[in-house]
Amino acid sequence: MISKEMEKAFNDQINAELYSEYLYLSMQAYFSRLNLQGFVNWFTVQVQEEHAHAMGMFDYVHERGGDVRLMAIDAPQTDWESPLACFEHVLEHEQLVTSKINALMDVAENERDRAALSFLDWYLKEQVEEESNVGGVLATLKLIKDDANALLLLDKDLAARTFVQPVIG
Ligand code: OFO
Repeated sequence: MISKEMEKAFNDQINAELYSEYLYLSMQAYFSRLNLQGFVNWFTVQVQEEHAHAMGMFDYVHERGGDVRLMAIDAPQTDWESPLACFEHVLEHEQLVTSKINALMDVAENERDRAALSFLDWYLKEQVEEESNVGGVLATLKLIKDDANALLLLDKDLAARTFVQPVIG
């Protein structure tokens, strides 16, 4: 059985993961407006990943005999100055999510909930990967600056990303 503290912390994180999904869907719409279909694809995959992250916790709380109570999801930003500014926002957001996962693990530690800690290990590793992937795209965008041809080449690269249903936990 999961403690009430742990249950609340998981419910908050489910909300944060669903917000991530919503934010990336908003970024997908932004790149759709720019007609950069590779970026659209990258965010389509990102949206699916965030949904999987939320559902992983949703299922886990139930598995532990807890309650999931969904909350309102904040409205995301809808416009960015440039693809670079958008990816700076993605990295900042992922760093924030990493700090939230760390805080969630602190709660698990305080509650002496080793099962939750071991479950959350997967999320911690996923954050390392996410920050590294986003950092890679961001570094390329910094090199590209105002070179439209180079931007189209990156767009082509990002079109190759595919979603693989993660095995969480
Ligand atoms: Fe759920 O990892 Fe991004 O936010």
